[in-house]
This record gives sequence, structure tokens and C-alpha cells, in this order.
Amino acid sequence: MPLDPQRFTGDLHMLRSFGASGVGRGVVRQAYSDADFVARQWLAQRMKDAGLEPHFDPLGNLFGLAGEKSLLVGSHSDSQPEGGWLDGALGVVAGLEIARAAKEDGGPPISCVSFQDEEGRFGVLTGSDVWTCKLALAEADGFIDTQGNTLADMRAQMTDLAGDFLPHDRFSGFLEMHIEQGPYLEETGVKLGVVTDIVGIRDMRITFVGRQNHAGTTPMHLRRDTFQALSAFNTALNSRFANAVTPATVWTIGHVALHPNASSVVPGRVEFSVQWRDADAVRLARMETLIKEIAQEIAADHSVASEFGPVMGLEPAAMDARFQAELGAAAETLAPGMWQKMPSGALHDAANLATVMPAAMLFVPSIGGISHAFDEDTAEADLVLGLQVLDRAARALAV
Ligand code: HGY
Ligand code: MN
Ligand code: MN
Repeated sequence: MPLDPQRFTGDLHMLRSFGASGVGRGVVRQAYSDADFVARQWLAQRMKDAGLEPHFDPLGNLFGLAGEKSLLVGSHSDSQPEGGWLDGALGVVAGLEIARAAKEDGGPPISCVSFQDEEGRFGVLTGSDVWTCKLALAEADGFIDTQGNTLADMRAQMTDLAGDFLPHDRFSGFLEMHIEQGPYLEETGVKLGVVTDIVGIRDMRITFVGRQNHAGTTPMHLRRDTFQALSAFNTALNSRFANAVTPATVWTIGHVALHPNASSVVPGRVEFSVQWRDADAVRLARMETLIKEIAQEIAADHSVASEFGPVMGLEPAAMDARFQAELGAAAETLAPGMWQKMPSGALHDAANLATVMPAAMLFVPSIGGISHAFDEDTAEADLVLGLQVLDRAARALAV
């Protein structure tokens, strides 16, 4: 029996129930959380029911294996601290449905996968980073989340389930379907995006250390106020980046921990994240230099010390031309004229997979371009069309 869209959407909504939050619309299912463990064990059972061999590797990446060598189709099922129900989950369940349907009707062997910690509770695309040997397990184990947990401690909860890392040559290539997480498909009115390349990213933590003091008795000119330093840093960054970026470049200060975060205390310490993304690795490096220069200048102006954490990141990744062509051909057959080629401003596991095998991605529209928020959503018809196009391309590539 070919694809079963009702079974596909049913599994999508079942996965949504693990960590359901935000009035049931979104999910809180961070890597290695209880909801993540329950979701992965449910996925493993669905893979087993489909005749696929469930396999957890030491990081918690979960594969549903078919045959000796197969095409791999999947994404990630962990979420941001406040996540949408489709980010990653769509690609995982699409991979499951395509692998299951291929098994049922004697099609070519297709395996599926849910990578772990794509959303970076600990690193950046940590699960596929380690599996593609870009990051050593021992180094990843030392990563600490914003609550002070180490990855080693969190993954230790599933060692009884974990097997070895799978060899990359078990798979002939990788396909990932994902919501666009941006406004362009909706704006242009097309239903499918064949991804040409995925931007590169850099992510680092900066700490300013000043002097904690009384908010009433400390004159302004004697303060070593780390919030004022952060505020000046952000203003200087936006102004100095003007000559270094393009309209497609993005940068974000998304995490700020002010200490002691009290209204009657001059903050003596602030730790914050700076994340930047661009399709050009040279520009990413230039921006890193600027960020460090500006932070040191501002720190000196505000008599605070500056400390830099490690810079984590990924290089820009081009998607495989042949795989893109198959996705385009499938889209043109099933939705003539309703697809376009486009870059990805979001990171995806496909960027890591592309370093060890042919990899490509298919986007479906995000309503209002919203993602990484509880109200992330996509029309069901768009989800099913994406599944059908992905399946057609997967079967052509899997032989
Ligand atoms: O941030 C990203 O691009 C991905 O969704 N983790
Ligand atoms: Mn994602
Ligand atoms: Mn995401």
C-alpha cells in the first residue's frame, strides 16, 4: 500500500502530544527531557511495528533501519524550550511514513531517523554533529546547558537503550523535509521549496563582569554596570555591522542572564549569547572579529571585564545537485509550477549529513512565517503534499 496520509497525520499529532504546551498548540520537548525520552521510545516502537529495526546510538540519535544499505529520511524530534509542533517532527514522521510504506509495498529500502539535540540545548546540531564526526563525543559530553546539566549526565539516562554509532556508508544519502520557518513560500504563494544551500552559523557566550552594588546609593559615574555595558555593546554592534553584512545576514542576542537580576541592585555580571548566520564563511569570520573587538572596546569604556566562551558553529552547506533535481522533478510532477529553489536561513541536520553523503531538503510553508514559537503551524494539505513529493523523490533516489 502506498503512502497513508491519515496514518502520517495521526502520527504527527501523536508526537505532538509528548510535551504538548501552549494551550496544546506547541511543544516543550528539549533533548533528553522526559517528554523527549517518551517520544523517542514511542518512535522506536512505531519503527518496530513498521518492520524497521530501531537503533539508538550513544548520543540518542534514533534510526529505523531497513536493509543493509538504504536511503536515510528524517530530521529531529527535540524542540526549543518553547517549540512548535512541526519543527523537526514533520521530517521525522515523514521519514517514518515513507520508510513504512516502502516496506509495505516492497519498495526500495528506506531508513528513517530522529537526530538528537538539533535545537542545541547543549551544542549546535549536537546529535548529527557527533554522528558525522565533526564533534568528538568526549567533547560533547562536557557541554553544559543553561541549567548547569552536562550532556554526559543527561544521555546517561538512556545508556541501556544505546548501541554503537552506525557507519555512514550504511546509507546512500539523506533527505529532510522541514517547515520553512520563514515567510517566503507564503509570500510567493508556492507550496514547496527545494533547498539549494544552508547558511553557516556561529554561536558564542560573552560575559561582562563589573561591580554589584546598591541601586540607590551608587552614583551613576561610579558604577560598573554590566547591563549598561550590554546595552552599549548591542548598539555598537548594530552600527558597526552595517558595513560588514548583507540584507540576508542575521544576528541575535537571544539569551541574557543578568546577575543578580534584582531591581535594587546594580548588575555586576551578565552572560549573553551572540549568534550570527550568513551564507559566506569569510563574512562569518569577519563578524566574529568585529564582535570580539567591539566587546573589548565597550568593556574598557564601562570599566568591566569581558570573557569569551568557545565559538561553536557550522560552515555553509550546499545541497546535492542530483538530490535537488529529483526533489524538483517530483514537485513539478505533483504540483506543477508550485515550487521554487531557495536557501535555508535556518540550520538543519542536513548541513552535517552533507559532509558525509549526498543530502537535500524540501520545505513546506509556515503560516505567517512563524517558528520557534507555540503557534508555529502549516496547513494539513501542505504537509501531505510535501510528504507525497518527498516520497516520490525518495523512491527515485533509493534504488
Ligand atoms: O536554529 C535553527 O536554525 C534550528 O532550528 N535549530
Ligand atoms: Mn528544525
Ligand atoms: Mn528549530
